[in-house]
Amino acid sequence: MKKIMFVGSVGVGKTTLTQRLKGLELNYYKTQAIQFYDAIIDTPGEFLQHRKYYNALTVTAAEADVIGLLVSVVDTMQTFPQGFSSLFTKPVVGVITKIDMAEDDSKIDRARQQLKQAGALQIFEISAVENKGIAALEEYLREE
Ligand SMILES: Nc1nc2c(ncn2[C@@H]2O[C@H](COP(=O)(O)OP(=O)(O)OP(=O)(O)O)[C@@H](O)[C@H]2O)c(=O)[nH]1
Ligand SMILES: [Mg+2]
Repeated sequence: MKKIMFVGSVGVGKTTLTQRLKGLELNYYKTQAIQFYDAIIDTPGEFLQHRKYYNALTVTAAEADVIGLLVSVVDTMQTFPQGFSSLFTKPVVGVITKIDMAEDDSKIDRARQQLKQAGALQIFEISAVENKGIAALEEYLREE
């Protein structure tokens, strides 16, 4: 199992996805600090939104096998700087969240473009709430 570290803006769905992957009940709580689990590291959105925390992200990334960058279909603002993946020495994948909220494919395409510009190679489309696309991500994390 690969250990993945989730990075993305406040409310993008990192904790909800973590709960879904761990088979827990979906319960909202605000992430206040980096949370370490067996195969997942869940970070607070503030760590992306304030550059002073980048160092904490890169240091913590040393404990992960892969970095997962999250963008939701309802995000209209750019959340990742171009080439954000170069902060990390680990492979970087993208996760498009909340696809249940996409009125049309253009919203998914917009998120995909942003993740590509951030440097994500492989991109997954998921809805943690509706349990869509989770199996494909799990499969990727299970691959050696
Ligand atoms: N419709 C829908 N809502 C979702 C989905 N995933 C998360 N949400 C909602 O989005 C809100 C924020 O989700 P979180 O998982 O707490 O977001 P986060 O990225 O952990 O946020 P921070 O901890 O603040 O950085 C919650 O109200 C979730 O229920 C999804 O797949 N679909
Ligand atoms: Mg959270």
